[in-house]
Amino acid sequence: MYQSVETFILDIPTIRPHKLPMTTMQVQTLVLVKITAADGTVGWGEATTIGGLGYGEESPESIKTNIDTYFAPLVLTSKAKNIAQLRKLINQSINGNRFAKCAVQTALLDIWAKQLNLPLSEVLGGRLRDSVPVLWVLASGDTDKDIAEAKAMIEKKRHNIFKLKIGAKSVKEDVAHVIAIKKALGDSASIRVDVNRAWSELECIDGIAKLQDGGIDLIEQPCAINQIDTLTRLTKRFDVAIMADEVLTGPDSAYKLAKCHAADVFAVKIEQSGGLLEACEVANIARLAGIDVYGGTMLEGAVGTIASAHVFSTFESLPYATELFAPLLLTKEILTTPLVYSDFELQVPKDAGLGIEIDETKVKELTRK
Ligand code: MUC
Ligand code: MG
Repeated sequence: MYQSVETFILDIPTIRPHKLPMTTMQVQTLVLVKITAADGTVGWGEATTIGGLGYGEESPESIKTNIDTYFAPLVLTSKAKNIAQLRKLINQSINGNRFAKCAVQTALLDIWAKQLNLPLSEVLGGRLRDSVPVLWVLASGDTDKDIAEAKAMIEKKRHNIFKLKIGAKSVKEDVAHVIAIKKALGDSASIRVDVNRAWSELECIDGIAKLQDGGIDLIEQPCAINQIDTLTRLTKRFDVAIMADEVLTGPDSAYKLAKCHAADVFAVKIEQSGGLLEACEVANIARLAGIDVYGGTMLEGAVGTIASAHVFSTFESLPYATELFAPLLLTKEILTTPLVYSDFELQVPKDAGLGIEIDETKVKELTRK
C-alpha cells in the first residue's frame, strides 16, 4: 500500500521575534512528513511545536524520531484497506504523540484525497466555505510597534481581527497594553487576548473584568491547564467569551470540558486534537454542547495550515474566525505557489488533496543537517 515514509526537520526564521509567556520565537521548526503510496501518489503532513517543549509534550526531534522509529514500520507493513483501519492500528500501537499522529494522518489523507481526485475538505465531509477568515497575532512585545503593525494589516486588507499575547508582564501592564491597542484601533478591529495560562484565578477575575469593560471580544486560556474548575467558574462569571486552548487535547477532553461547559469557545487545533478527523470530532462535540468553535494553530507552516483550513472549511459555523496566519510569520516559502491570503481570508485550495505543491528543492535546502 505504501512504499516510503520520509521526515525532514526545517528551521525557518520568523519575520520578527514572536513573544509568548513561555518563549520568544525567532525561528519556527517544521517537521515535514512525506509518504509515498504504492501507486506513486505522494502525501505531505506537518507537525510543529511552540518553543521546543515549552508548549506541549512533544518536541520536533521527538516527533521525527517517533515517526521514523514507530509510525513508519507500522504504515509500511500494514495490511489496512483504508485510512480508518490504519488509524485504528496506529492508535492501538502508539500511545499519545498527538502531533506526530496528526502529521502522519495528514499525509495519508492527502494521498487518499489525491487518489479520489477530490480536495481534502470533501473527504472530510465537504466544505461549507471556500475561504476562512484569518486574524493576526500581535506579539512584538511593544505597544507602539503592535499598533503600527495592526494598522498596516488593516490598510492592506490582510487582517482586521487581532489576538494579543499577554501574560508575561503584570496584569496591570498587560491590561494597559491591550486597552491602548483597542483605543488606537477603535471599532475597525476585533481585539482578543491569549493569556497562555499565565494567570491565577484572582488575577483572571481582575484582568478579565478590565478587559471586558475595555471592549475586548475573547479571552483565551487565562488559567493553568489543570484548572478546569477555575475555567468553568470564569465562564459562568463573565459575559465576555472565554476560550479553551491548551486544556483542549482532543475528543476525550472536549467531551469532559463540554459536560461542565468549561468554556464558551473551543480553539480547535488539528495537532492538539491528534489528527484532522479528531479535530472534526472536537468541533462536533462543541456543536452538540452549544459551544462555539475557533480555528486554532500551533503556528504550522504551509502544510499544517492548509490542512487546518480544509478542516475548518467543513465547520457549520466559525463565529470567531481562525488564526491560520503562521506561514506569513515565516521568512521562507516551501510551496511552488504560495497560499492565497486576500480580503482578510485564506483561500481553501480546490485541487485534489491538500491542493498545494511542495518545492522539494527548497525543502532539501532548508532541512536541518
Ligand atoms: C496559542 O496559544 O494559541 C497561536 C498563535 C500564536 O501566536 O501562538 C499560538 C499558540
Ligand atoms: Mg492559545
